Amino acid sequence: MQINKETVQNINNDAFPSHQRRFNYLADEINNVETIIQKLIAFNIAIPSWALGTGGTRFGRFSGGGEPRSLEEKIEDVGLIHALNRSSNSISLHIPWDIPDNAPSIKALASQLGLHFDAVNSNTFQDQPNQALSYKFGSLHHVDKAVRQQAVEHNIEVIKYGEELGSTALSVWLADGSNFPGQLNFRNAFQTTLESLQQVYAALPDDWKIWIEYKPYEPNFYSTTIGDWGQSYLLANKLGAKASTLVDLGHHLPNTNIEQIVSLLLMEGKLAGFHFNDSKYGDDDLTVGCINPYQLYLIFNELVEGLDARNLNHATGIGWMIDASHNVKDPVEDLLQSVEAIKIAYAQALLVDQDKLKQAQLNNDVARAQEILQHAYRTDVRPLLAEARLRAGGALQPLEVFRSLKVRENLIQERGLKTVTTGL
Ligand code: AOS
Ligand code: ZN
Ligand code: ZN
Ligand code: ZN
Repeated sequence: MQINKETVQNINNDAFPSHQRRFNYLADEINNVETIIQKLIAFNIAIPSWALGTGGTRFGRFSGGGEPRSLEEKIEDVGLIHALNRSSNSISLHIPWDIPDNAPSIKALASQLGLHFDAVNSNTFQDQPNQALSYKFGSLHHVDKAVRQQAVEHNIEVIKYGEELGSTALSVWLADGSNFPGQLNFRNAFQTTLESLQQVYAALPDDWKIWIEYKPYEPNFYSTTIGDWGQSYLLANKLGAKASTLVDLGHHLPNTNIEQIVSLLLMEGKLAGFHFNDSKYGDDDLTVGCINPYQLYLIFNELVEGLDARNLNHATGIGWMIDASHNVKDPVEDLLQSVEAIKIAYAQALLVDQDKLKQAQLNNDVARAQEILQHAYRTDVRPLLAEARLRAGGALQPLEVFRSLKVRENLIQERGLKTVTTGL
């Protein structure tokens, strides 16, 4: 199924008068409204291929209907999201969950839908059928050199796939760690991880980057070899200029000040980008902004300020991606909600009067500084997002259009009610 522009436009026409009222009212209040809209139009967030199907928990998986059964169908689903929100123009593949064997036709399909390929992800946290050696006790940090070598070669193979598709970054998340005190020597584990990553790094093409994701626990529950931003940053520094730290919002212990981490990584030129999601307890991978939208906004405030300070383009300066898992919702609806939440936080951050904020900080005017941030956060910026989407040819109300066009029902017709997507 594809959604064409005319259909979206026709539905927009009905919603337009009320949109225009709300937009004009808000635009009146903002001096640089045009600049903000242009920035919103330029801002895209990559969709992870593994988020297009229903995830599961260790207790079970309740699959939805009409889920993508192949890489082609995953790309088509991202095409649907992009046709509705005009803010999801790329897909991030996870190999070997996705095997892009026929790169030219995969690329052609993507570009026909206005999409390109974001970072490619390697997978050394599971054993694949026919795999020679097991990752039960880790991959890049394994005590057995042969296992490390197998994991290094897998990462290099992922780079090769990515090159054929036009990706320019390898995203590495390791499950390596330990479950019990004494199980491994921390220093050795770190050192072997570094050596393995150095081999992968050496295989990166000139214009490529390697993004190192950290996570404090799960699947290992005593230690994780790349457990926090310090460990990731240490590796990234030792590896070189092409290596940087990827921040997955769910990969922090409760109440961590993520915005401060983000600010410093950005200052050091070591912020690779994000895996956006939200959580109440840990790596919950819930819809972005559903639990703590204020934190998300504070992160975006640091990003806008920090990217501007380094003269980096907001849209392309770092990597923007969602990492989510849906157990009870339609994955496409969830992703539409997540993209919206990210853009809301971004638009609010663009409203912050940075000059006034700096002045308040210099005067130690704490209440004023706090008011400036809260004022922007308390502004309902949704009409700005809708206006940006409208101008870019998307839907004023993406989720409503998804439902009124009965997209899921159509996908179920096409693909069947009992579909099991590849991946999680
Ligand atoms: C795992 O917790 C990480 O968030 C990774 O990014 C992982 O590759 C992805 O979530 C797919 O499982
Ligand atoms: Zn992640
Ligand atoms: Zn996560
Ligand atoms: Zn995660």
